[in-house]
Amino acid sequence: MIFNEEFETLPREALEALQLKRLKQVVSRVYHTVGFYKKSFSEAGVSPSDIKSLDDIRRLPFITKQDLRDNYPFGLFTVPMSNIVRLHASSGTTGKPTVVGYTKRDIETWAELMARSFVAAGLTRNDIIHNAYGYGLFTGGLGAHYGAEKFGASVIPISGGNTKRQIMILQDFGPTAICCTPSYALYLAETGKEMGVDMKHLRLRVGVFGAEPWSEKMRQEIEDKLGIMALDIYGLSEVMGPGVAMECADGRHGLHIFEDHFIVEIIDPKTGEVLPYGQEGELVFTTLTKEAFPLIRYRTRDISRLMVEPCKCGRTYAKMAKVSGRSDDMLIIRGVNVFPSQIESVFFGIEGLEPHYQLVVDRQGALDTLEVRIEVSEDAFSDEIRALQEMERRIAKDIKDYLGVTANVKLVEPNTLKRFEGKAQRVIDKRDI
Ligand code: DLL
Repeated sequence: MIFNEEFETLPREALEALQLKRLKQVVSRVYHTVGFYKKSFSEAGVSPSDIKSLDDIRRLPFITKQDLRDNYPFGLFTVPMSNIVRLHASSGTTGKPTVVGYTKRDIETWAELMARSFVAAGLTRNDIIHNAYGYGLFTGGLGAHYGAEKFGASVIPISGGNTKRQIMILQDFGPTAICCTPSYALYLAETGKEMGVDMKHLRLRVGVFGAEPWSEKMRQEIEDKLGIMALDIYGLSEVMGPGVAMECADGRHGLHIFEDHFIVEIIDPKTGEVLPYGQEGELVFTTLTKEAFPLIRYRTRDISRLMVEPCKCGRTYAKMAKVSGRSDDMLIIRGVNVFPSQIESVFFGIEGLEPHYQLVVDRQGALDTLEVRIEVSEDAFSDEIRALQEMERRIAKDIKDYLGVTANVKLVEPNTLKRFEGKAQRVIDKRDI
């Protein structure tokens, strides 16, 4: 099903013509209203009149998270505060958050893109959506909320936390869809099980999960434990919030990027060079329709790959592969680049292991060390020590074979690692570098 047939299935040529028209408008808008852009375009020797084709976007400079920080909190807005109806901010583990603003029309655009995303997941106005993304400065809660209302579904604004109560609501209100981070979906499944609830036989049939990287194995695990179809949604506050790209229920292979509202590029994170379709690199987004806070060539740090193969669903957009990690989350262990999601995919789904883990990186002398702590199930925990040691050795060997890094694998007791209601933080880096 398609929410906005006209735009979601535009022939590529018409789509690109629309993108060019919108690109010219937004470039002119930021140049004339935001000092930062006037300066950075001038330094790059480019002005709005130089944008004659879509390829000319490459002449424009990138904007980075640091530029956003330097203009904290509202320095990059193109409209006066009286035209802003909403502010959000991205979490960020250090320092000040990144603040984003929306005009009334921006909120409408965002709701439309979230509605498109839910409809791509096969939802209709007959669905009840349990929205366990956090409400607040985080864009997940309100973003999903407005999208659900836009196409007429019933939304339960449960937000994150109070997990036992969530299980009760899941049983009593009978939602047919759920959205939250994938790690919280697993935590819900686990809590339900502990409470003796048969989570597979709730009315839930679809999950729309995002806000953090998750592997295919994690998808399987969620699908098995909750008895649902689990789909991936991508977005970031700076670019809009959730609903920048969405996997459709027909394809389940890559996320459609709503290209009538965004131009996407993949670049080599080291050189900034634009890479061809199919190659892995850093996602760069330009917003085409945002009013309050447009971004031109924003470097996301998210690593993915673009695909153009036609999809069964009929959407003509390019797709992005599941995000494999962030370039700044990438661990470099003894010179080997690894993403937490790659380590996860080695052990997820192994019988006797729970989907809760932690990676501890440290340094002994000049050498990096990686400890992988994984919880075992109650059943496996009662096994002989020898069997557990054997399992640890096997996982360490798989990590070595698959990723080329030496890991010290430690199976830990059930329920000892931290659980997350929002985005999971699984890496503890103790190296002082
Ligand atoms: O996480 C927006 C969002 C909310 C997306 C709900 C999906 C669902 P931020 O807090 O600004 O915004 O964080 C954005 O989260 O740059 C990625 O690194 C990561 N991320 C978001 N979605 C995915 C995904 C929201 N599907 C950052 N897969 C992004 C992998 C994701 N990483």
